[in-house]
Amino acid sequence: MTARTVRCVCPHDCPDTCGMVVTVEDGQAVRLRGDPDHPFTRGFLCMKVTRYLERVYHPERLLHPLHRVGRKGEGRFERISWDEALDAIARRFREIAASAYGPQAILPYSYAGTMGKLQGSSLDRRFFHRLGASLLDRTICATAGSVGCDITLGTRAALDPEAVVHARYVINWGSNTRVTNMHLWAIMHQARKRGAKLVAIDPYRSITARASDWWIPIRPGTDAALALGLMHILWRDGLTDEDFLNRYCLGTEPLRQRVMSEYPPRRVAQITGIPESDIEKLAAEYGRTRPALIRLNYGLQRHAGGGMAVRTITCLPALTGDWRYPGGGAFLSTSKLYGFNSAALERPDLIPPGTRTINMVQLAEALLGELPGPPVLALYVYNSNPAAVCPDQARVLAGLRREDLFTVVHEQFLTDTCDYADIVLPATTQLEHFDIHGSYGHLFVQVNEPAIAPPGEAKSNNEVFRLLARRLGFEPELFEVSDEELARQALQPAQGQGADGPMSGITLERLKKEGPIRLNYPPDYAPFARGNFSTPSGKCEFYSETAAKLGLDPLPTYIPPAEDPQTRPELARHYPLQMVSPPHPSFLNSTFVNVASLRAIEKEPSVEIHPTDAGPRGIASGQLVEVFNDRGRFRARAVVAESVKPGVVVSQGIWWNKYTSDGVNCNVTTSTRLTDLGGGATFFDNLVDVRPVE
Ligand SMILES: Nc1nc2c(c(=O)[nH]1)N[C@H]1C(S)=C(S)[C@@H](COP(=O)(O)OP(=O)(O)OC[C@H]3O[C@@H](n4cnc5c(=O)[nH]c(N)nc54)[C@H](O)[C@@H]3O)O[C@H]1N2
Ligand SMILES: Nc1nc2c(c(=O)[nH]1)N[C@H]1C(S)=C(S)[C@@H](COP(=O)(O)OP(=O)(O)OC[C@H]3O[C@@H](n4cnc5c(=O)[nH]c(N)nc54)[C@H](O)[C@@H]3O)O[C@H]1N2
Ligand SMILES: [Mo]
Repeated sequence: MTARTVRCVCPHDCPDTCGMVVTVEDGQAVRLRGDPDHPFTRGFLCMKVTRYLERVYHPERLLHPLHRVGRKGEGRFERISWDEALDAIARRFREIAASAYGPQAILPYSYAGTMGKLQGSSLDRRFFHRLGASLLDRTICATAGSVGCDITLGTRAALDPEAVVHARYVINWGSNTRVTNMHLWAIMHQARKRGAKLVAIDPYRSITARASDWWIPIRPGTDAALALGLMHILWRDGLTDEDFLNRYCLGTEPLRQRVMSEYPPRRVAQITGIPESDIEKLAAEYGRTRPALIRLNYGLQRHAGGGMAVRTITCLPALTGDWRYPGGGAFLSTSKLYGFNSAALERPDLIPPGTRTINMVQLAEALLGELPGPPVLALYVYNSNPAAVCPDQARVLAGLRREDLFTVVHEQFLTDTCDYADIVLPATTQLEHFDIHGSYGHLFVQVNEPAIAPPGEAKSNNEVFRLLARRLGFEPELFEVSDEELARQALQPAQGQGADGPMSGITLERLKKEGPIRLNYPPDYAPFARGNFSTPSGKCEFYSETAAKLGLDPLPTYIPPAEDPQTRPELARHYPLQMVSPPHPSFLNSTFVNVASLRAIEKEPSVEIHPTDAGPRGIASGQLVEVFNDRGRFRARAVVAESVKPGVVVSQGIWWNKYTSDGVNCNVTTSTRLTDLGGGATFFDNLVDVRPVE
């Protein structure tokens, strides 16, 4: 028996991007564990990924190309060969490209099924750019906060997560860190042992809120108001770092005037639903404890004013001077600290001028012909499961059922989206292909070596795009490029990066030999300790021309949710409850729902409702209920508990429709409305009502 170990990387959409060590015996992966030598992974994996081998060797893995024999949505298929599948796709793409509508009638649809630089965003982009297909704006997750953060700081390259161990006050703000970023939680826990207090601001008593020293329930979508109220108290009580403000900030006086006149604690209490005394206490503790760290995450972004909320919260550490200290400040993502050469991989220069862009949140509108430009006649889905994860699901599914739509889905499993495909292609998992990885939660570069051979006829994303490019007669020099060559291209310094850039000296050879390599930043990196913000003015911009140019208030402000009982009383008369639908801890968005041992933990869709809301509706725990609004309805098991703020319900997702009793999930109620900045999704800006099922 020959046993060897292979260093792999967890591919999932999660900030932790763990190193994994896979033991392979006679071609079979027999053991998978967290890399003990990876400084951030530190040898442990989350519960989902410890089950990754169950996913890899799942009896329902797709092994062969399929074509549809039933009606769209039925999920009935027959096996075909790769040649037949690729010929059919190439034929249809050629026909559409040559038609009056042109290649823009073809839409690629992908997100972060794998975060790998190569299988996530390299030859796929090249292929669709060369084809002249519609561009996809990948907004479903992070763009609102990204743009918001950039307005204030000029970048998201703000913090070294390993330095968080130095923090003495930690606010998890709209962040379920213990679940969604558990290796940072481990560092927060170390900080706590050294005396740090952990606070969670969340309408839901999440696993993180339960494990914190203080849970502050907030009305969904009102976080900017809370931040402005904190500023009011910090200035009122002389808790600001005037030296930092004078040297390194722009627009201090107008901001101070605004918060002093418009955001007194009483008004903020009314907006946020947080008692005035708690707002005072939070401001006093935050104002008096250095260094303080705000981990702001995605929960608070998925609202109409989500971009402005992040823009506003990222101003706070400048008032307190927290940027001076390692581990202090506000942390959204580390992705901008990397310097991968994405342009070399994706070749945006190949995009025909004038090509339209479709926002992925508005897949319903795109498929139903409600957007400008040619109709979408072909959809090519990979690294995503839009039939489950997209908002306004009933309309997405109606679009996917269109008889004149040619849909290809490249997948590891027969997901809900596959059920609507004309052609299904089998995909490799992370153990079966090569890739390189950055991270959005730490500072290491890693290489993923294939550990085992693909099962059946599964092929990687890049392999399929090579084969399709060949069939369409595209330039071999663009597509006949191996994954290792692509990795070298990704590691070449991007334009504007000198020899001392964050990636310099990090080569493929070294990554293979040494394992994870940290970016070239000093330990305890604190980029704004002496100002040096990346904004146009070089200062932390309280006042922002960039925001003004985007049509927004140049100063931080509060933008209420689009569906809010306070500002939309007429809508709230019908649908009075604000519904938040974050993923179940045992799932990764809709990934892992088909792993039986994990599904067994979450059992079935549920909805948590406060006793004061359940009582008048005649709802008891354990009862089957229906959650509904004008967009749709889904069934769930009621959990009556004080785990939610009154007026809020929580239904954790993201279930596969085919594993629910009524064939739909929570996204039948969510809307395709976009955020104020970045065109992001507003999943948690959603008024519903709940009633018992007769
Ligand atoms: N186990 C697991 N880990 C994951 C994922 C997963 O599906 N499962 N998904 C990954 C992905 S793609 C992402 S984007 C990240 C997301 O990471 P997080 O942002 O941490 O995750 P969410 O659970 O979406 O939202 C966090 C919290 O925000 C709260 N929230 C909702 N609305 C508001 C609001 O208006 N204000 C405030 N203050 N809080 C609010 C929710 O109740 C929730 O508890 O996690 C990644 N990690
Ligand atoms: N209601 C509600 N909806 C949400 C959210 C929410 O919190 N609430 N969260 C939103 C967020 S934050 C996100 S990021 C999106 C996530 O939405 P998606 O990016 O669609 O995420 P997943 O559901 O994980 O689906 C990824 C799919 O990619 C496949 N895959 C994995 N690796 C590969 C590969 O190498 N090749 C190919 N071809 N396929 C592969 C997996 O099998 C899986 O089916 O969902 C959003 N939707
Ligand atoms: Mo996400």
